[in-house]
Amino acid sequence: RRNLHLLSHDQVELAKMLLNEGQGHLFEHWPEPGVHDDKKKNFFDQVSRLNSSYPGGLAAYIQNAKKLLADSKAGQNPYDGFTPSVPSGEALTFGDENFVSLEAAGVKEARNAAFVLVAGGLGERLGYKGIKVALPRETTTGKCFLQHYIESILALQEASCKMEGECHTKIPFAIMTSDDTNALTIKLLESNSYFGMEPSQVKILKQEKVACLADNDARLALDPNDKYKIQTKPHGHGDVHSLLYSSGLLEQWKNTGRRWVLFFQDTNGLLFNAIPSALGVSATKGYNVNSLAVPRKAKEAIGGITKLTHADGRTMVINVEYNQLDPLLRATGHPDGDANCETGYSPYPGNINQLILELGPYSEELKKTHGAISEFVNPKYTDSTKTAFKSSTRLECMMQDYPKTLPPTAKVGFTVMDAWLAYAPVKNNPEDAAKVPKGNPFHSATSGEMAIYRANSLILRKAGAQISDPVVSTFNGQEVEVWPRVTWSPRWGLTFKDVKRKVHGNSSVSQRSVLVINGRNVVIDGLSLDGALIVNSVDEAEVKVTGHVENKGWTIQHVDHRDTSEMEESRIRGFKFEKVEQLEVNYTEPGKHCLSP
Ligand code: UGB
Repeated sequence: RRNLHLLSHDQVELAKMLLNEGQGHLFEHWPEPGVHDDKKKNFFDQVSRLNSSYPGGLAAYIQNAKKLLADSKAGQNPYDGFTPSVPSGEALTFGDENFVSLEAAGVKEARNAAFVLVAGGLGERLGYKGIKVALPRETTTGKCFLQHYIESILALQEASCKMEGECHTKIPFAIMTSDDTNALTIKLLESNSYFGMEPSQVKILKQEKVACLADNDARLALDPNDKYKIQTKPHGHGDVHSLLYSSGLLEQWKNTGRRWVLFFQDTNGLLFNAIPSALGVSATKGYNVNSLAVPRKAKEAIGGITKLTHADGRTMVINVEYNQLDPLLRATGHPDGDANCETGYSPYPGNINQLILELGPYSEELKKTHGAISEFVNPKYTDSTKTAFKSSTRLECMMQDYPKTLPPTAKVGFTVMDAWLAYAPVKNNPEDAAKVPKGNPFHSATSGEMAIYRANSLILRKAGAQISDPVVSTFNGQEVEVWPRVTWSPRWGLTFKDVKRKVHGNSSVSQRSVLVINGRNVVIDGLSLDGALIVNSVDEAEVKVTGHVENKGWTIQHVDHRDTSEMEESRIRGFKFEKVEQLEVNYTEPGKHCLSP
């Protein structure tokens, strides 16, 4: 009370709110006015920020926390009353007629889309020093994830506009960062001229952390190193909805004729193989919500898409997070819990957190909820009395929980595709990846890169080219298939139809080969490759690649992840390339060219 004169009117209201919500302990140690006044002001600046960045403000946060902590103490399961069953969704087969026509429908719609990348996570499981979007997607070209994402969006923009006979649409791209990733993400964009995207197309939304909770009464925790600061921790990727709402971006997108919002995560190098067809599904089925899924191995650290039926008749199709699926199944008459069925996979499709939301209904819903997402709390108690925590906790939320508040009339669906085509995240460090049960995906930098080569090789095979079988090799304790290192720029092979048009069946690539295609109009016709070939061309050039190319190529060197003399990017994948010999050709002039060695 004696310190009130230091505060603005709004801050006095915040102080009253905190006292009403049982947070008097925050001020107990405050000395008389004149002592630490700056720190007291800083404290209220932080309280103001915490208040304005949470839908409903800090009072709502504290009240929600009290309820969730009481439920957790009482051992209440959020799925009480619900019975899980296997949902049915759209299952796509790469390359068949349906897939090709959905891709065409998706590309057509892309000019009405906006993309949102959630990239606020620190990647603790990976333990990489930098931001994850700056990691190379593959080390043949060394292009980072963010560059690949931006080039893919630009390729979609170009193809979509061309299809519709217009040239002015710029697809918006929002990136959610956090204090952990914001500065480095902006630096990466600025130092690379936004990878060819117009800077005005990109919007950065920074998520704030939320207050930590010290006990079951939701008393806010003070920072152990600064008694004038509330301790904070990340709130989770679910923040993306409230940020899109509060920034006004959703409304702006709606007013400029956008129809779809596509959310995706930081390190899935295969994702854009799945975007055109999945958007095609949303458009043709009229889904308000469409989640992408892949067959899931039991215990794999990806959520399971599940149909939940409540005793009172309510049903919903929703992600059940990987740590909750097993207990839910065991509690509802499945004694084996999260187990594979006769197909060798869990019957519950794996959520890859790629969501396509129809903007109209989404923005209407957010007008009601302001983007607040169903939350959870995960305190680590000191003992079974559940009266004290080992360390402070906080509320968390996930972006895929958005459909939980939707009415039963909402059209919520999902689309399943092969994992080899659509999903290869980089999340686990080498030690943890090597411990993954045999047969389950590693989700590491090693598997993430090898998956790119496998997918591209399989796509070329499907297009008719002869691609040699892979060899099996072990890097950082992980046994992986090594396919020819084939990679291309998104504007070369955006859809399967594009690839098919540019690859003729009389071409072949040997296992030890490297093939980089970097140019829009490069046609592979009668090429037989045994070595390394890199083709660069300007968009206006038409290049035919034919004949036999043979050279010593690139070799793969093993790298021990503990070897600190190596680059971190090589250590986390367990290998690097030695470029012994290669043929690199550059076509810088428009017109027709032929590479025929
Ligand atoms: N992220 C943020 O932007 N902010 C945050 O506060 C936290 C994360 P993780 P997770 O598809 O592979 C999810 O940590 O949460 C970003 C799904 O919940 O990589 O363990 C972060 O930068 C799970 O159902 O994943 O698991 C990253 O881009 C499953 O689908 C993204 O959020 C799994 O992903 C995901 O964060 C998957």
